[in-house]
Amino acid sequence: MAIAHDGKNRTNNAKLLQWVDEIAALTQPDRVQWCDGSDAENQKLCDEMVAAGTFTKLNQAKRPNSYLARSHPSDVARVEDRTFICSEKKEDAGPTNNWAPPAEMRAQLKEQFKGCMRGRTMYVIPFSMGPIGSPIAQIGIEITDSAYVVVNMRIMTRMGQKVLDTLGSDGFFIPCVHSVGAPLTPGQKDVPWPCEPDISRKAIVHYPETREIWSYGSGYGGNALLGKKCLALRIASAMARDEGWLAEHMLILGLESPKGDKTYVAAAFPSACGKTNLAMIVPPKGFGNWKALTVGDDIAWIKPRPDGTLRAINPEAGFFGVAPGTSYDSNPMAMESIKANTIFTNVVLTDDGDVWWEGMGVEPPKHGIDWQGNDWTPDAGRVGAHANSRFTAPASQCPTIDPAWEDPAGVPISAFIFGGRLSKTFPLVYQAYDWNHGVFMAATMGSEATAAAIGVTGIRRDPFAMLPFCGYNMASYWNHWVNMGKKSGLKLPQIFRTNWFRKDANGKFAWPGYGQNMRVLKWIVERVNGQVGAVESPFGLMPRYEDLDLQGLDFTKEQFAAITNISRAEAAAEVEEIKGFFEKFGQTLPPELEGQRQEFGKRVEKAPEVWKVVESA
Ligand code: SAT
Ligand code: MN
Repeated sequence: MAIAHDGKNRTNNAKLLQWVDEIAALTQPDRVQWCDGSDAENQKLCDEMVAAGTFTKLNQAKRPNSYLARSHPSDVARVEDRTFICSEKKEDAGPTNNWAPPAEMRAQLKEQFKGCMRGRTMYVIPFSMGPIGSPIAQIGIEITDSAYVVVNMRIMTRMGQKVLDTLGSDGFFIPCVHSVGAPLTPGQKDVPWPCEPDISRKAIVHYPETREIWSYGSGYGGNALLGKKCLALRIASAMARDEGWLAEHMLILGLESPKGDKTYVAAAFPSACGKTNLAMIVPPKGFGNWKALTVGDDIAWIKPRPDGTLRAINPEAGFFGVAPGTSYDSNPMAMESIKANTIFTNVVLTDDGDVWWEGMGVEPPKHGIDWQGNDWTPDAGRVGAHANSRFTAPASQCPTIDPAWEDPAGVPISAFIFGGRLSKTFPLVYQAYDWNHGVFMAATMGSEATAAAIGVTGIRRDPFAMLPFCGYNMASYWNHWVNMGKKSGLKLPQIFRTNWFRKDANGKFAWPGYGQNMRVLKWIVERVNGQVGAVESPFGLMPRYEDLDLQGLDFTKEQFAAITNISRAEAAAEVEEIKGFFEKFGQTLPPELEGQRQEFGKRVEKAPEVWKVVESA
C-alpha cells in the first residue's frame, strides 16, 4: 500500500525524494509529513503532543508558549557505549571511539529499522546548520518518527521550507535517520515517551566516510536531535579534516573593549566546567565598559578565509542547556533566554504550571511533580529535576546575543581557550608559546577524576573537549590541528588554557569564578592585541599580578600566589602522566606533540621547587 506523503511537492531534489521513499518503504510509517517549519505546523504538533500526554503546556502568563516533556526514566542522556563511528578501517576510528564494521552495522540497522515506524508519522525535517546560505553552513535532512524531535529541531536549527529552497534540485545534504524504535501494533495506544527499552538495541551510528547518521531507540536530545553532536561534531569533524577547516565543541564569545574594539574567542571545556555560563558571561560591576556578547554556547565551525582569518559560525540556532544549577546568579542571560518559547525536559512542574529545578536560586515549591511524574516535596529525599534535565530555547532570546551571530561570513577568531576542572597544579591562566604548544595544551586537557573513582589517577583527559564527539581517530584529529598551523598565510589565533577551579590550602576555591572570569578574558584579549605583559613559566606565558585587572576585587598578592604558584613535583607528575596517555595512540600520535611533552618536561626540570610568578617579574 502506498504511504501518503504530505508536502512532498516542496522539493524537486531527486536524490532527496528517492531517499525519503526508501526510508519510508523500510520503516513503514502510517504517513509521511514534510516539515515546512511554519508556526502553524509547530503549534499543531505541540497541541497533538499535549493531547497525547507527551507535553504539558506551561502557565501562559508565566512561561508563554512553553512546554514541559518528561522522558522515559531510561532515556535521559547520550549513550556513549551505543554510539559508533563506523569507518571502513578500525584504526580510522581510533582508540577512543566505539567502532563496528560498517557492512555488519548496516545489516543490523536494516533489520532494526524494518517496520520500526509502524503506527507513527514519519517527519522529514530539512535543516541548515549555520545561517542559511552561509559558505560555512551545511544542510542536513533528518527523518524521524518523533514530534518532540521536530519541535526541538525547529529551535536548535534553521528548519523548514527555506532550507529546501536553498538545497535546490541537486544540492548536497547529510542524510540523518532517527527512530524512537518502538513500533506500534495495530490498535496499540502510544505512550508519551516511546523508546527502545533494550539498551543493547539502541544505536547511534555514524558513517564518517559517506557522511551518514542512523540513530535508533532513543528520543534524548544528543541521540535524537541529529544536527547537534552527530552532524555538527562527529560527521563535521571528518568533513573538516578532509576540507581543511575545524568543527569544534566550542562556545564563541565576542569581547568588546570600552573603546569599542571587538575580539572574538572560541573556548572548549569538558562538561561541568561552566561552559554555558562563560558563553553568556556578564562582566562584574564596575568593570569598565567591557561588554561580552554571545555568538554560540556549544559548537563552532571555523573556516580559513582568503584574507587569512579564521572565521567562525555557530551552526546552531538555539541553546540545549542543562537546567539544574542555572540561576540568576550563575547565568542570568540563560534565565532571560528561557522566559518564553522554551521546551523543558525532565524538570519539576510546579502547581501553578511553571518549572523549577535544583540550583535555580528560588525557593523550591511546597509541592510539585518531579521529572518522573510523581508527587514531589522538598523533603522527599530525592531530586525533583533530573541532573541532566534541559531547556531548549532560541538563541535569539538571549539579551546579550552578538549582533553578528547570524552573519553568514562568521566572526574572526583571535584566541582559542581550553579549560578543565582541576583543584591543584594548574594555574588560573597561561598562554601557549606557539601553535603546537597550544595544540599540546588542548590535547592533554581534562578534569580531575573524582575521588570516588578508585584506581583512576589524576586527570580524566578530554582532549579539546572532543572525546565523545570526534568522528575519527583522535590522534589524527590532533594532527589536523598541527597541520592547520603549517598552512601559509593564516592568521593563527593565540591559544590559552584556563582553570577556574584551583583550590587554596584550606580547600576553598582560590578564584571567585563566574562573572569575575571576565578579568582573565580581558588579559587574553590584551595579550592577543599586544597590550599587556606576561612572564614565562613551565606551563606557558602567565600574567603577573599587575597584568591582571583586579580593580574592584579584593584579591591580595597572597591569593594571587595561590592560583599561580607551580609545584615542580606536581608539574613533573603531569609530564609523566601525559606520557602514559600519549602511549595509547601508538604510531598515530603526531611527533610534534611528543616533542612538546619533552619541552614541557625540560622547563619543569629547570624550575625551582616552587615556581612563583611574582618573583619572576
Ligand atoms: O547530551 S547532549 O549531546 O544532548 C548535550 C551536550 O552534551 O552538550
Ligand atoms: Mn556540549
